[in-house]
Amino acid sequence: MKRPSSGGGWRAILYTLRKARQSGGLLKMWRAMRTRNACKTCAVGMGGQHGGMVNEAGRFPEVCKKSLQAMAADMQGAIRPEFWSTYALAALRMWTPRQLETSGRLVQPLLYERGQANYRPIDWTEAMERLARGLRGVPADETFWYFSGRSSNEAGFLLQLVARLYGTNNVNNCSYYCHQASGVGLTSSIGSGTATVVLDDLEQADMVFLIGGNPASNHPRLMTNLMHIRRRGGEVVVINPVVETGLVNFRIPSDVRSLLFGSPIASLYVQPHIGGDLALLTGIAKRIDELGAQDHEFLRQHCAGHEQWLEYLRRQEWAEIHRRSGVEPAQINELAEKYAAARNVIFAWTMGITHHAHGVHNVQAIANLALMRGMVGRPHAGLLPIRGHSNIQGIGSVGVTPRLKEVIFQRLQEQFSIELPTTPGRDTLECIEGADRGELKVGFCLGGNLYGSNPDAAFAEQALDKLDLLVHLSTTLNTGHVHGLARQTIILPVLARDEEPQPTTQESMFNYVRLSDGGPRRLDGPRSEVEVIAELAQRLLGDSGPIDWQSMRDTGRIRQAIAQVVPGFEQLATIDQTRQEFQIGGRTFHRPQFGTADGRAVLHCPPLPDLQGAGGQLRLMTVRSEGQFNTVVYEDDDLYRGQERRDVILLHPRDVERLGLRAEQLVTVRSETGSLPRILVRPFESIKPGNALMYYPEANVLVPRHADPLSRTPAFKSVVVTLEAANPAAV
Ligand SMILES: Nc1nc2c(c(=O)[nH]1)N[C@H]1C(S)=C(S)[C@@H](COP(=O)(O)OP(=O)(O)OC[C@H]3O[C@@H](n4cnc5c(=O)[nH]c(N)nc54)[C@H](O)[C@@H]3O)O[C@H]1N2
Ligand SMILES: Nc1nc2c(c(=O)[nH]1)N[C@H]1C(S)=C(S)[C@@H](COP(=O)(O)OP(=O)(O)OC[C@H]3O[C@@H](n4cnc5c(=O)[nH]c(N)nc54)[C@H](O)[C@@H]3O)O[C@H]1N2
Ligand SMILES: [Mo]
Repeated sequence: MKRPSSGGGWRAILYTLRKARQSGGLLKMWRAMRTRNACKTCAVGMGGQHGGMVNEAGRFPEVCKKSLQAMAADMQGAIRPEFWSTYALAALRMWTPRQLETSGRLVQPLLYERGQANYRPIDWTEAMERLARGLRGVPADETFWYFSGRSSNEAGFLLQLVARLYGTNNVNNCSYYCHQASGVGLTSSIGSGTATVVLDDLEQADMVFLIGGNPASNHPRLMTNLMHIRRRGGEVVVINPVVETGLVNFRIPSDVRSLLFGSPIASLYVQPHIGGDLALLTGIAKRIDELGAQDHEFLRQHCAGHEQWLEYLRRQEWAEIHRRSGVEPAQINELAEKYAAARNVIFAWTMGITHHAHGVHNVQAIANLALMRGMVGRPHAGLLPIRGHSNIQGIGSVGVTPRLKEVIFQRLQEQFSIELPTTPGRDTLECIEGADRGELKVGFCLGGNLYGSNPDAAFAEQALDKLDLLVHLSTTLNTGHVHGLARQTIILPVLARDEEPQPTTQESMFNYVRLSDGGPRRLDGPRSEVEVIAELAQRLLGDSGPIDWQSMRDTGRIRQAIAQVVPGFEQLATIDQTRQEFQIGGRTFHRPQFGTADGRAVLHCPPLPDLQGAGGQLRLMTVRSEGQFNTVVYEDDDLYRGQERRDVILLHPRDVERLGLRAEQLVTVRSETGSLPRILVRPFESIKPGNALMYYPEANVLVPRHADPLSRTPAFKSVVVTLEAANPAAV
């Protein structure tokens, strides 16, 4: 498949028209996209009260292929009742994520019981009774509660409260497989775990470091900001082992000049080895110190540990930095000189930074580099973790974490006159491991695909299989509904955000709270998440306790509760009247007064990790293609990397030759955890030699359960693999 020379452009527009046609016409799609609801895909934060396709700065139209994909998925027809008797589980297990997703919307509660061949539809009453009975039958700490990041603040807050009053802190969200390292790393450096900037800062910056992310595919609307920086004469420095087409040149569909001629994005593209960022970032800092370009005054006044840190930089040897990063000192010098010359710099990063056993250290190294030149604590400069799911940040803010923030814990107890459990809660990986050891019996999933997102897929399946009861609240079918089935598995169909009967709220990666109006239901059958959770609470915990669960069916009432207990969310109390979306207090640092105890930022001295893999081994990253959203695959081809199928491994041509392989050869890919047979070798000039690329979620069979000890995030981007030529007869 031929690779296009730029991202975005007419292809994106034609795609839009095609999707619209499939969903019942352009007008219908346009109307759906323009309702006042926060966009469903990534956390850049579009939509809300300004109307769909409008960004936080009020700019319109801001549309991307991904939001259309998500919308089209929700606009599908219902899965028909006979589907469940027609297709046995054995058959559905053979289906691809794409086939499952396009089966239609889930509209009936479904039950699978061990020994049966099929799911069968049941009514809501039976489903809720089974669920309440299953939960009542086990000690609370033998259950876990997993949340994805697409549900609302209201649903997230309510369900974590139910879980805790029921008696467990085994409450976690998909962040543990995503940006947890950013939260932990940032909190350790600046005392707050989210972005320090607002969207406007990005508009004003004159340099952006874009590290370990592919926003051309995964956060397309950020590309407009990057284009503007270049047009203003600013710098966009990309650090990525892969040269991603859309980060070199992108055609922004809503900008005529860009659409016709393309917009250069990266002004400097640096390719470290996978996992080489920490050494590279430390090298840039070392060079800044050598150039004397640090802000001495800022370091002295606002940073704890700066003397030790400078000593640590001076101790590092250039040869080691070069070896561990894979980047030549001359290029590190170029990076440092650009950084030294810039005035307002934003550091943005994604999964290439967090999906490592040293993810927190990576984030600390980014914060160090920014602090060194006083780039945190003033306007137009700062730190920006580019978040994943559209409300993943909100889910975390409102208390969906094993351990509640002390102030939330105290206020919840006081406001509601309740006593919350103090037992330690498990993170996501611990829940899977606990299930395998038989310590957990019941799982409850608010959206997402817990099976599909896990490392060591075979292990995850085996662990979930051991549960007595597993419940999913879902909109569409995914691999997690057909693999890893508990003795009793129940699927409850829920409404999407823009079909909710009442308003809900979401939080963007810029700490901006969006109000979504909801809208008319598209199909009979699914229920609102909040309604399902409140009913569960009534059945499980009764109405005689301190919380009137009936009243909690009203999302406005839940907003009142969040406003009372979550710091920075006070304005949620009046949002129903004012309809005023807002910036969460205490998170944007435009002054060098940080969230730490003494208001000073902290410089850490993380050890430089050795690179994984040597000799015949390769370092493998597992990533998203252009046509997927996490475990949901919309299209098999990955346009910008020129791949028309997903069962491939991308290697530098030099590695293909070095390993005695050839293009299109079938190999078995092996790691310490598993193997994948019949994978096609594809030479790929754009990847740094020594490294390899495969697609998630299929490659999860290969990903070990090694997690960053500080954030518990698995090293999804750093898997050591070897390739074995398949039997020539099979080729
Ligand atoms: N369309 C679409 N949008 C999405 C998603 C989606 O699946 N599809 N998912 C959403 C979610 S939940 C998330 S978390 C984000 C994910 O957004 P991204 O993080 O952009 O996605 P990935 O494909 O996991 O990783 C991407 C990049 O990391 C680079 N990389 C890999 N290893 C390293 C490394 O060691 N160092 C460096 N510097 N780079 C490395 C890869 O080359 C690749 O370009 O996107 C969100 N938005
Ligand atoms: N190897 C490898 N593994 C990874 C990653 C990687 O890069 N490599 N990335 C990791 C990352 S960053 C993440 S975030 C996780 C993703 O982990 P998850 O968030 O658990 O997975 P998703 O695939 O996003 O979940 C999709 C499902 O959510 C449901 N859904 C969609 N909309 C709604 C809604 O409005 N309400 C409800 N209740 N359900 C809804 C649909 O049924 C859909 O099938 O995977 C992680 N796993
Ligand atoms: Mo994510």
